[in-house]
Amino acid sequence: MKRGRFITLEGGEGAGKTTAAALIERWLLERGRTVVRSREPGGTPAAEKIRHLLLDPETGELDPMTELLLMFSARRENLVRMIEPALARGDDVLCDRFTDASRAYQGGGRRLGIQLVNRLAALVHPGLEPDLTLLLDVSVETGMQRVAGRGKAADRFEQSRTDFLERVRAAYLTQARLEPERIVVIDADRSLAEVERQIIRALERCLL
Ligand code: Z5A
Repeated sequence: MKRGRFITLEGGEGAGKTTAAALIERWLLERGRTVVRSREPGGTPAAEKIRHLLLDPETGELDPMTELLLMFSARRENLVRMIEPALARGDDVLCDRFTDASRAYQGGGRRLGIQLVNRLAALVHPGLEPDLTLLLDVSVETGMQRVAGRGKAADRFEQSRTDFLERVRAAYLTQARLEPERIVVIDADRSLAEVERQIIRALERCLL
């Protein structure tokens, strides 16, 4: 049985990952693939409980290392119970965020540094990185406007200050420069139709 492909979506708040995930799933299904969707933090019952703790504004401020370890605890559950079995069955896995989010939010945003995140990654998922990552790069201003436009209460991360979100964006773009084969940057400031065109081009180039 041929192993499935591991595809991840990354980006700052309001980048359009949820919208993009539906498009990518449709594209894969049309090509006869079986698709398993997941998200991080989350994806399994226990990991969803950790997600709730991490996103709930009532949790308040967390020590950055505590926050990072909780992200990796949830990731390990998702990996062992969902992602690895699905890839081994030959399914494609489409995951909304993975370790690049830890590199960007905790490594960059919380200033823990990328080396620490990479050391944990080597422990928690040795030898596994996504086959393809689409980084939906959106300016902080546009992302915040989109999130505000949804009219939902802000979670713990959506309450972050602009300088934190700028560091997150910069860390994502640094990672994309380090791994240009794996990470495709999509200009997500553009219209939905144009973003969709860029995503389809990337899928055709990398997955066909
Ligand atoms: N986090 C972390 O710190 N470390 C980690 O390791 C991991 C995660 C794994 C999880 O939230 C939080 O956890 C996240 C990082 C942190 N921080 N935050 N916030 P999440 O991933 O569930 O939440 P999110 O990133 O905020 O996702 P979101 O709010 O659902 O955003 P999105 O999925 O990227 O956007 P969307 O819902 O598709 O689009 C937002 C709105 O904009 C919506 O109304 C769309 O219709 C509209 N939209 C989308 N694209 C466009 C374009 N191109 N033009 C116009 N309007 C658009």
